[in-house]
Amino acid sequence: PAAKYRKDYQAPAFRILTTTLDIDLHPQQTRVICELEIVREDYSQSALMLDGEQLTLVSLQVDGRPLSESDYQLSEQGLRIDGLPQRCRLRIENLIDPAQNKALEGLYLSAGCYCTQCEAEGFRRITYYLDRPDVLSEFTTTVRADQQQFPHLLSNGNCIDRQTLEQGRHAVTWHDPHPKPSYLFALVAGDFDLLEDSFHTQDGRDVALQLFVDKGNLDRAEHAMRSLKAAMRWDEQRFGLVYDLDIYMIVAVDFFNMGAMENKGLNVFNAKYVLVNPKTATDQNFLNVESVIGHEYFHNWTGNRITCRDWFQLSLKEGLTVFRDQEFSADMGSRAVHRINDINIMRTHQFNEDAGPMAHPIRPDKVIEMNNFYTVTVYNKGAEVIRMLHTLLGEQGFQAGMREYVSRHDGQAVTCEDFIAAMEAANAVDLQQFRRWYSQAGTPELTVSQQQQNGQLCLTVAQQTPATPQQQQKLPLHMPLLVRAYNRAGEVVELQPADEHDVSIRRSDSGAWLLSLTEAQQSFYFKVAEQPIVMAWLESFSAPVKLVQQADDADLRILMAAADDAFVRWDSAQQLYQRVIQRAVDAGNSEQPLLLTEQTVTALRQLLQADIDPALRAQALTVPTLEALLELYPEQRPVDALCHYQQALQRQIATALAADFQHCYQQLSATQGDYSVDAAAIAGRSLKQVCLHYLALSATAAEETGVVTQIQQQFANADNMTDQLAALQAAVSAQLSCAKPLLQAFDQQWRGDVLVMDKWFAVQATADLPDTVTQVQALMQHPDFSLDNPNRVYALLASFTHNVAQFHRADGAGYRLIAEVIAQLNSSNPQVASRLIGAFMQWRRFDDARQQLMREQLLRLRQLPNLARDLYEKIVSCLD
Ligand code: BAL
Ligand code: ZN
Repeated sequence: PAAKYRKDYQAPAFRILTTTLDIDLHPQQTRVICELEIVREDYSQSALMLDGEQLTLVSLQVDGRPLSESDYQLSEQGLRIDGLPQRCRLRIENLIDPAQNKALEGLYLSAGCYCTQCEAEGFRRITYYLDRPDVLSEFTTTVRADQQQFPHLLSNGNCIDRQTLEQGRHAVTWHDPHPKPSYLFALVAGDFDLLEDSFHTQDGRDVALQLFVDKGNLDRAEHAMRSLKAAMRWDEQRFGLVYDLDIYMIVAVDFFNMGAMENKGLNVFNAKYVLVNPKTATDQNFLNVESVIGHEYFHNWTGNRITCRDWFQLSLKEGLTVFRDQEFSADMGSRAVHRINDINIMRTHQFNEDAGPMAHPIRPDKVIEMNNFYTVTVYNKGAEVIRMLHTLLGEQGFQAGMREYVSRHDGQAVTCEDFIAAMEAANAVDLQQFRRWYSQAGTPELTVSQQQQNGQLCLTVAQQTPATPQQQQKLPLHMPLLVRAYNRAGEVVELQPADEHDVSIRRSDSGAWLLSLTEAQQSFYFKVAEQPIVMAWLESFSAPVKLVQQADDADLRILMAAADDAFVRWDSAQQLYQRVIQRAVDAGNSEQPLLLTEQTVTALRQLLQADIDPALRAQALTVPTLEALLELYPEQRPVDALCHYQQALQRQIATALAADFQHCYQQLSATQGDYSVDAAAIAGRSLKQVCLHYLALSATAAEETGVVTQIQQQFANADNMTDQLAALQAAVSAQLSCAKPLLQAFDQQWRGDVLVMDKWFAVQATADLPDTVTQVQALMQHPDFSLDNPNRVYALLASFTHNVAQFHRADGAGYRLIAEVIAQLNSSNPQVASRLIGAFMQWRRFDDARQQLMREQLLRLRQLPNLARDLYEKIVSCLD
């Protein structure tokens, strides 16, 4: 398969002014009639090349005149027509087969309803088209189907006509007044339950809100509707952006590769990001719904009204929209907790991608399969880059830049460069060096140090970005560092810049000092009273970097106990845990006892009892995941030792603080009111579950302590899924005797309720048990499991790939299991296959024996007949 390069971009030779679709639905033979008003823009290119895949062409007409086979050329990629006039009407008729479509791109059947997924390049599986984001066209779509079976026929924009047809069929016509690229097209047909509401915009219009869910699921739809209204209000208030159609529709479907899709006026959602109620969904599920509903809604401006010129610019809309959804969630709930979760994703998953064979800048230069670039780099690092701009410019400056961006580019398909240029213009700043974030891959490493002398504090920062594939040389980046100083009592120490004209030091919106780092090595000078200083170097993770600092354990305990910034407190705790584990691993002796000092135990006890947000306490008392710990070792990763010591550390904390956890658990249980999803209630439950997790671990030696009963009671008496699942999870991960009966009880209670059963699959797939591989294989036969449904694959098999101990089993059984599944998915759903192969990408960073075993599986997959482009691109990159 051939690669495409960003540098090769060419503007389209033709424009499509209007697109009129008539789609007659049929499971195997859906008939599509597509009429295009086409205008030639570039006379040097004579041929019109339309993209088209897996289509059966029936006929072609130009301005009413049928074309014969000699007038055009068909290939597996599309259709070429020469000699078209400067302006014409092209009529295409073709057939498609939705029932056969297991890849879930284009038009497909999801549990009996028709739906579409067109981003990035799925529209070409519906009809022949200029399937690229810089061709914007006004769409009118008529959908035809059996009225009884498919009472709801939906597409983008406003409904302009409904007709009853013969033989029980009907037709509905939609018109979208906003020109859009084909990737934002959507069609849905089905029999749904409908939740309706309305939203009054700040400019005085009423927008109809419609949420379509599978029959019987209305009692799981309300939170999504609430979140939608909150998102619409928030975007008006914080960004001044108002919705622009008379109707906004969301459909929840069972079969969906991604989380959701922002099609204009008709979002299609993976059901797991819509359907929640307290009994069936956890607090995290509720928060995810709010965030994804917000994300897709925010795309209406950042993505739809202003879209991408080409797919290399994907982060233009995704990085910005993730930043916006993160800010929305932070404004709605606990800013600190959301920020820490987002940072965890960066450090565990994005840093991993940045250090692997598929490392790419947030604006990639080379792509074989676009679906492979919906990555944590483009999305989450992209959002961190936007966040740095926000930190550098402040909220006011950033919003001024947003207004400039919208006023310049509304209705256009533009580039990341256009976005930065608007920010620059509105703020009269030079972001030339900042642009490097868009072109440079890899995670910068910052080494920081401090010197104090004669009332002066000198902060020195050195930055270095390691080489990544195809990018050996790295240049210094421009980034904001938010810093604050403390004394050894944990009190803030006021600093003053030594030179008040120093433009590299400013006060930030948060009150911390903002150091504007631009050099490979740079020093910042402050005046300070003579006293020992403990520095918090990277408040709120103000830049997506790895920080190397001198702080000793005592400094970390001070920051953990007293820092103003939640991230700094949490991160200091994480560093204390990491150090204990790393010291034990590096000692190279598996009998080495852990050295969690008495001071640290005391500090953790104080943290548990501190009068601060319970959610922050919960996060700080949670030790790093094994995946986060693996990140600390670039090569020859000590899998077995890390598994051993991460467990040992948790057991040591569990034992040392058992009475404290019990006390806290009892207190939280006693004060827990009726279920609600506000931040305070979620926080209380999250700390309760952390206590239960440790209580379960402390119980294994002496189960008679009553903890087993406590877990069983929480499971049985729970009035919400958060409590029920936490009890199950605690029992399984501590390997208590009650784990099996609880798993059986859960299966019995929830079998057939697939979204709930996904949690049950995931709990078992992530259990560190000698027979987990066999168990996962057995679960693939469970009546609620299906390889055709991405959610099931993610719940059981993707979860298993995150089970470090069992996926990386020394006998290779974990690798064989996943490779086998990838081989099966290669032909049915390559996008899902490609996500699973992520687990193999870092094979070179493990020990020799594991490298050998992983490589064997990669070589085997490389030999598959008809290897999908998605897999080809990744396998070749990591075997090269
Ligand atoms: N555009 C694909 C799904 C999303 O990022 O919203
Ligand atoms: Zn998005």
